Amino acid sequence: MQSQGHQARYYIDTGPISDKLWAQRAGLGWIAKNSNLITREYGSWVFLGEILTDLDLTPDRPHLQHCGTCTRCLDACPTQALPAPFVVDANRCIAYHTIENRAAELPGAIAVNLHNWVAGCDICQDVCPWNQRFAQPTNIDDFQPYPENVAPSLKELAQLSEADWSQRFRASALRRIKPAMWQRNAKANLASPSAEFSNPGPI
Ligand code: B12
Ligand code: SF4
Ligand code: SF4
Repeated sequence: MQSQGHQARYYIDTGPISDKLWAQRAGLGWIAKNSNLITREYGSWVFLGEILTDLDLTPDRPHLQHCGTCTRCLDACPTQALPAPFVVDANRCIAYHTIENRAAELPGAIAVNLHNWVAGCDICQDVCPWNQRFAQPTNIDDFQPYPENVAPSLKELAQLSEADWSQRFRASALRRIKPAMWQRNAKANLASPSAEFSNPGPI
């Protein structure tokens, strides 16, 4: 992109840019022990993006870290994917396995610990006091989930067809999870002792 002699390029979880690091340096929030960036206004419920530009701008002050002595996220992770503050072991992370792992079966230690998660995992964010006490709901309509995807049925997802997948996840980051992966994730939940069938899979 070029405007009045200046160049710019933008990324939103799309390029080899460390989103959290630059957000912290730009004063938006801090990289927390659960490894996500926490803002004072929205907790960690934010998407990060950046514009790279050769414009001469005055930098903001980097944000300070406010986790203190809290370790709720480390204690709550069901698969011990946060072995130390700020460190995510992706091999143990439900988010990695449900979204990125394309194998036909999930590793056993993940499959038995899914706790209804079929697309990513927010446990280490749900327990965070900054999200529980201070985060505000968004007023941006585009960030609302499609109604048919709120509290979906695991049984339905376990049979998800290509056509249903295409319709339900149109213009959605969830398209990264292919129909066979939805089926695998839902079936693993249905077979898992950690599943809570009264409140089927959050996505
Ligand atoms: C790979 C990746 C994953 C992997 C690995 C996660 C990880 N934490 O490393 C997996 C698939 C597991 C994953 C999961 C999730 N992800 Co992800 N992921 C990414 C991605 C593409 C790259 C991150 C990465 O590993 N970069 C490489 C490493 C080397 O860089 P880094 O982690 O940023 O760390 C650097 C700095 O942050 C800094 N640093 C790291 N720790 C610390 C600590 C301190 C104190 C300091 C000062 C600096 C510092 O040093 C590092 C080296 O430069 C980013 C998008 C992006 N382009 O940045 C999204 C991103 C981090 N993911 C995001 C999200 C939302 C998630 C999930 C919540 C999704 C979900 N609901 O399931 C989970 C959360 C899991 C978790 N607890 O972190 C958001 C986070 C938003 C936020 N508020 O922070 C991002 C920023 C995407 C976006 N633009 O919105 N993700
Ligand atoms: S996203 Fe889930 S599995 Fe991954 S570190 Fe957080 S709580 Fe653990
Ligand atoms: S739960 Fe506690 S330690 Fe974890 S990110 Fe939130 S404030 Fe930090």
